[in-house]
Amino acid sequence: MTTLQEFLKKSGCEADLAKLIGEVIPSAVREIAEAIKSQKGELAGSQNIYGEKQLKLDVQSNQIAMEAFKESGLVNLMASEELDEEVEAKKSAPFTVVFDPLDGSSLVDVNLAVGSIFGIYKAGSPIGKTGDDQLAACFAVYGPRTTFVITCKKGTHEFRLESDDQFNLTNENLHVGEDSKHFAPGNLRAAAECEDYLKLTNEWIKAGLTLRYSGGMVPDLNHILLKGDGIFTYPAYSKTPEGKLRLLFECAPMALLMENAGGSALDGEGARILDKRITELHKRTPIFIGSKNTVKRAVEALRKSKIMVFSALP
Ligand code: FDP
Repeated sequence: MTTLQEFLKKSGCEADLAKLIGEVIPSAVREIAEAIKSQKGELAGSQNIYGEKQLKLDVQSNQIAMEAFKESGLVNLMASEELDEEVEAKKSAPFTVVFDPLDGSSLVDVNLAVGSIFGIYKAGSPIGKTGDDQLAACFAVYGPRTTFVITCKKGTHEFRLESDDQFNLTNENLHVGEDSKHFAPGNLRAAAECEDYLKLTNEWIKAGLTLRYSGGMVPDLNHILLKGDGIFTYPAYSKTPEGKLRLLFECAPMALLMENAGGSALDGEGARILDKRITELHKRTPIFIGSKNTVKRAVEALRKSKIMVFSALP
């Protein structure tokens, strides 16, 4: 068995980065996994910057991650989906970490899988940077098992949390093929106003693709990475004209993991998610991510529908 730390050492990952991905983030992940088991799905009585009601678990997961980063001495700035602004952890530290501490938290109550997403940049604000500037990205899936998927830009690899609290390598060099046998169509509400989205999903149904959609971006993308094919879509529509998912906290880290496994991630205009500049922390983007050919086809099918999508705007 290869542990996460042994793997990072063997793969030549720089020592501080290896400590962040191999020790600091995993310790936060272990604690969040425990909090999910014990915490009830109660509301915290607060809202995040997007106006979404926060659960106590959202707030707690965010605190767990922030504490781990502060204690590590390795993190300069922290930016989280649950915080309005960046927070400084240590002035002279080498990394900035951006994160969504508990993606899909509304699914905890019904016992579906949820996740945490992390993107790592050189110290300093991520504003003005692109997803390509990430040094590494990773996510945890809290499901029947707790797993951890990482990329340091040399392949994408999966680890599993074992009973001795170690993360052990379970899949090295995940590979996503060019065509899909599975589809995960997010925001199907958009199909009510965008005929082409309806046609596209029908095309997948007629082609015999299997639906695998959980309502959580992390488990849905994890499915694509582990099964080796598939597409996840979350287009814009009149109520969310820029899409729902966050470029910095969700889309860019997941795009880095997907591209390093051979897949691709584009926005509604066909631009690479990793090329998109982060102009504000909480910027959103439509996303089409997974098997290369299927992603390309989806963007081609919908690009010309932009006017239809936005025609419902007041
Ligand atoms: P959630 O709001 O439950 O945190 O990131 C947001 C996200 O979940 C994704 O995980 C998920 O794919 C998407 O939103 C689901 O959005 P809809 O509720 O609009 O379907």
